[in-house]
Amino acid sequence: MQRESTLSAAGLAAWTWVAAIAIAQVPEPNYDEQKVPAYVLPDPLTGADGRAVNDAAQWCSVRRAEILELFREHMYGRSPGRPAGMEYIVFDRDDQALDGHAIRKQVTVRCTPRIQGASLEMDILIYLPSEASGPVPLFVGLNFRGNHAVHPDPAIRLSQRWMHEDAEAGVVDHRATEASRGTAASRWPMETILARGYGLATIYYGDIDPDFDDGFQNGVHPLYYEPGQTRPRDDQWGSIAAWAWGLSRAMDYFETDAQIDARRVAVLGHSRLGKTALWAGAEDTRFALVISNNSGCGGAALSRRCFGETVERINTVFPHWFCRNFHQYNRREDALPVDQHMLVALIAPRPVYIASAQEDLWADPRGEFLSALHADPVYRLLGTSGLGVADMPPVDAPVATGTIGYHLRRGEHDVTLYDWQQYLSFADRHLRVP
Ligand code: GTR
Repeated sequence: MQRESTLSAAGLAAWTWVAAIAIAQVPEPNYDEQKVPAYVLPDPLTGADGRAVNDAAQWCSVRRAEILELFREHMYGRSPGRPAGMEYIVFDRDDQALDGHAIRKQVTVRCTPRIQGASLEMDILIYLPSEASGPVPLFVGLNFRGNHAVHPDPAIRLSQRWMHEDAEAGVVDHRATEASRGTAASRWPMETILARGYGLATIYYGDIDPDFDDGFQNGVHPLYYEPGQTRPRDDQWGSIAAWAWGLSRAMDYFETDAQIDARRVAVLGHSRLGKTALWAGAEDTRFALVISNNSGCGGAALSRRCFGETVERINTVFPHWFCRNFHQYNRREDALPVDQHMLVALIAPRPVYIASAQEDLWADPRGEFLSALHADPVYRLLGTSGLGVADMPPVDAPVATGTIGYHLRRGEHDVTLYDWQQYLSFADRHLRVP
């Protein structure tokens, strides 16, 4: 059965205390462009043997795999791949949902990595446009507060899982209450998405791995321990890689659903889940389009700029997000064999959209733009139009006619209707059937 531990109040207090001391030792974040250190980015188009990669075949057969391995080994950690035992249980279906505008399905994906072993269960909530005549393109993204928080539809199963405390969002004692229904709806403009002809699927990220550092005793990690193993090895998956793995398991389901066009699935995520979307898109080329919303450090932002959140700070506050090896790079960004433009390059030639917010300096908007810019040579080598600009655009002026899209929206760290409107138009350009 699914194992899920809870963090007791005493445990949380102790954790908070230990974390507070560790954070106090991390230098103040830099928000001054003048104080960004001089840095040299690793070149995605120079192979491990020092030779230039100058054609698409070399990229696809050698260089891409080298870079993917570097990210696995040094940053996100290695994931186990598709489990042998998987079941899809469609426990809800309504063809007249949302006043007849949508088909709603809720599907439990059960993964049992070992025969007679424990299993992981995650619930996918899916809405499809009811007037669709054939398989539809779809957006999929993890959510922070449970599937029931993305829309007030009372038929959505209320999550029973552990959640971060959030009284305003109806989460009490780490559990969702009826009051939390629809509390994240502003981030999921369902009716707009459906009216544009797309489906939307979402999963609570805590179904895959609860987001706190418990030494990897809950969530999916223990299901893969070898006899005697008690935590992932230094190069094995942290939580971000586990969440990305969960997105791939959702894709496994989409491939079996005749109403979904699995060749036209866009994966997106906000913040830590934007980091996750990028890694899912790098690891799993079935995702046809990748969207990073305000993903920041460990996502789209270049680590070497040390602007806003740094490698040391993220590894201190969230020691479970990346693999253990990544902690060696605290205050040693220059020693990293990769930087985040190479993560974006792993998505090539598939379209990618990177979105920043003007007030979200913690996520380093300029560093997010620069990743897009420095991934551009790989996109062009692969015969796509790439980013198409050399300078960061002004606020609210998206650059999205090429294969790499980018915008800097006014406002703060969030997912807004404005962001979605850009993603929908970008998807129209790349996922529409001609
Ligand atoms: C912050 C974290 C960021 C970002 C954000 C979020 O605390 O420092 O890297 O992931 O949380 O996910 O909301």
